[in-house]
Amino acid sequence: MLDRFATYLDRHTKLLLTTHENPDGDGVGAAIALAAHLKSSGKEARIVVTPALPENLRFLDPLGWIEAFEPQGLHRDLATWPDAWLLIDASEPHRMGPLFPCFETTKASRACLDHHLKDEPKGFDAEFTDPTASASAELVYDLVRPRLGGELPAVMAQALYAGLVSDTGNFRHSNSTPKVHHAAADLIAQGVHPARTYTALYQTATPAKLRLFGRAMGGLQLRDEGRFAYVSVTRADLVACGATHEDLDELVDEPRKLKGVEVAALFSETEDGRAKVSLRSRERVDVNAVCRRFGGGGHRLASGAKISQPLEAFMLQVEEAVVAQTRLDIV
Ligand SMILES: [Mn+2]
Repeated sequence: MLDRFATYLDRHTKLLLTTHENPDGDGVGAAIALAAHLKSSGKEARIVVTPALPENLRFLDPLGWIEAFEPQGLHRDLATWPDAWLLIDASEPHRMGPLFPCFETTKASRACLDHHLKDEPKGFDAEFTDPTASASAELVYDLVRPRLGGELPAVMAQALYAGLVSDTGNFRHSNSTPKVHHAAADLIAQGVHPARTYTALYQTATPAKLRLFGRAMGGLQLRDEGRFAYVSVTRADLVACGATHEDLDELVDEPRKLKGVEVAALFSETEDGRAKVSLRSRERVDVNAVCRRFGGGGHRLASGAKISQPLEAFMLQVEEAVVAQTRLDIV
């Protein structure tokens, strides 16, 4: 698959790299590392994200490569710039959010590089997906490492390491394979600083965020004899704490800490008033199957869905689906 991807890259000279809406450490890390590789191969590479890069990922972009999408300004003619448009860390064009209409009109070749589970990527001229990879950064690592031999550029090594850390939950999740650890060891040997990376990525809470966590945990709910635990956050909760939607990151990890929990959920209201769930499974329950019933998806152990429904009604439906899936996968 990666040889095919390398051949595809060779055939193009102006590559636009994008990732899913609300860029994360893996999408951004993979994009920066790939851009570094492409630039050093004499190609033009740009990275455009939407919305702007979150504060805690800015350290990955010391050279200021990343552009925040401005459809009315700088990027009015973005669709005509590239000869290849690459979606990284997603294989569903809609996940690009506000970039999608631009993607639809481009005459460039369209490709995706991804590690998410999906039936069949649609809307691409070329697909490079491997659901056995722990992160998109792992795919980029596998692509560039044999081609670079000795030393990796510092920007590339840091970006790849941050991608691996992000998608393995600091090497805690079940996708923390021996291969990922070997890659991480190699990147550390190249000079990446694990403690500084962790601090930059995660030790960034504000008082508003911690108050929101406290408020949410005060409403912790347990169902199915403690196998399903969830918390919920309304827009009113955010306002009351002075918090933002970004502050919801990692909140779903809290109910998962409970002993005996198989599935943890975070329910929240999106900015446009839809109901959203993030589901995390300990190991056995397929929460991707649950989220697909609501038009969402992701990985077997980490998935999400959004729906135009009042939060309370959605919570009841998801609870029922989680309990049913638990019966299927356990017992
Ligand atoms: Mn990823």
